[in-house]
Amino acid sequence: MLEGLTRRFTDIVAGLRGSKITEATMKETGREIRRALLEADAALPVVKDFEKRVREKALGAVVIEGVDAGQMLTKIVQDELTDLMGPVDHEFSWRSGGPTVVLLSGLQGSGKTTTCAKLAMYLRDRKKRKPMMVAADLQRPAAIEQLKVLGQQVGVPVFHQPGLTPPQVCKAALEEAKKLKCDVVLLDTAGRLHIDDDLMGELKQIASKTSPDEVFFVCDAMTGQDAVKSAEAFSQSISLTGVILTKLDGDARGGAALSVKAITGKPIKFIGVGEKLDRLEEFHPDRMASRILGMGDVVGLVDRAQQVIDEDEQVAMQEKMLAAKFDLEDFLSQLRQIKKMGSLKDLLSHLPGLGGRVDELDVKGDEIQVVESVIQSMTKKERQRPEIINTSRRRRIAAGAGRTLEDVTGLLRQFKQMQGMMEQMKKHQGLFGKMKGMREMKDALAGGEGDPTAMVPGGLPPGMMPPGLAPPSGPGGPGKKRIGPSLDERRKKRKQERQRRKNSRRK
Ligand SMILES: Nc1nc2c(ncn2[C@@H]2O[C@H](COP(=O)(O)OP(=O)(O)O)[C@@H](O)[C@H]2O)c(=O)[nH]1
Ligand SMILES: [Mg+2]
Repeated sequence: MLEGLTRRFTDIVAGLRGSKITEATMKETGREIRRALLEADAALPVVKDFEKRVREKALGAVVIEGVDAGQMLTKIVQDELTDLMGPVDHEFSWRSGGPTVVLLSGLQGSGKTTTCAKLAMYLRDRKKRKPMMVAADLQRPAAIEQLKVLGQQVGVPVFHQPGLTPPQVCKAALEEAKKLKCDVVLLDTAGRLHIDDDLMGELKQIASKTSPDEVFFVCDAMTGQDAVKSAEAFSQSISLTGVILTKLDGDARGGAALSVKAITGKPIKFIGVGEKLDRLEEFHPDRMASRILGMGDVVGLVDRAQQVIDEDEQVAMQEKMLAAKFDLEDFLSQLRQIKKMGSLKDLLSHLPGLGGRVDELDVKGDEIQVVESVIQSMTKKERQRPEIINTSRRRRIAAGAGRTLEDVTGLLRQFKQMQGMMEQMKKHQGLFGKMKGMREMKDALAGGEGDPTAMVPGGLPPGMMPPGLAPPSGPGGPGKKRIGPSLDERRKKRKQERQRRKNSRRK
């Protein structure tokens, strides 16, 4: 994602390391920034304005002792990029007293139908809504079938009705949604060009019949400036409330992400980062800016982990690790959780310094598969007690998995090292016993509302606690204080939360 841009910016910053910001360096740097953005296929007015702002800000900045031009420029560019692509805006305007209507529009093949299903899943799982999808694309014979299949995959109802026009289908869908008690209706429309008057007329009719609360323009980020131009053209005939950029995972350049907000005035609401239905992310301009500058997006990574990883299981695993009772079966289930988060390359690209250079790394994407097949080929007893695996067992396991003996031996060696580490952890339980959940970790990383000491195992010593944050010294004295609820309390809370969700779903 945006590797080209990241590489360019990291080079520009590296070139400035150790130097001072002067008229001359900024003239040269400005030119390089302009070239980088043009290569990314950003719109010309955006590029010119961006260069000017960065240059003025850099020349006007107060020079801080010990901060070199590269560091200063990074900060300025990051702020400007965030500004350019922002604001953060992924809230829906919910309709009270009736289903909220979301209209998806765009060119053919831009990703509307896929995004429709992704949004349905997002709204159900993360916003606790009850969505319904509507097949309003009657241009392609296979379109209804495609949405029906996606509906089944996600487990969300799909409305379609033969013999009606798309505006009539959408209108009828609202009635059906009320009957089914669905509170969000997602209209998946046919792809169209803004110059096609008939189809644009149809889209307006859909809008006038359903008065959508959100009208999203879904566009393919890989088409760069063309995506921006079509968004602009659409917004002239129908009132858009936001843009969804799809296929950002395959977009090395980033021109659409950089210019679409500035040119259309419409916020980027969500981004599509893969074909799978869980690859939709809320758009965070600051995180994107950080990725573009090669500083990674660790917050985004934790965010994704939060969505796909079962926190109860993690707590159980953590306890097993602390007790050094973690076996190969647990190892396998951990690997599977990581796999759910995405490919190894994708995960690595979120880390600082790796963004633009992941392709240069020798990352074998199939390592997890090797380990998975080897463990699967073991008996239950072997997984629980790997120490019984002798040479003949190794041979059998390798043959069963279709792998080499070295694959099996290597895995066992790594696991043994891990066990050694767990024994160490067991000894230092006091330190790890206070590890906190993913939400706190994310908040701390984001510098948000979370407990800023959450990343420090055991918290900061009393003397170092900022005033107001120091926990009350309860019974047991400061030595026994714990920050945040205990594992038991957290587990109880989560159970209550699940029950509450279940109840509200039934309602
Ligand atoms: N890599 C990637 N592919 C996507 C993404 N969104 C959609 N696609 C693919 O783009 C193609 C067209 O998608 P579709 O939803 O049928 O487009 P529509 O014609 O606008 O409804 C399909 O092959 C999708 O799998 C995305 O975020 N990333
Ligand atoms: Mg479609």
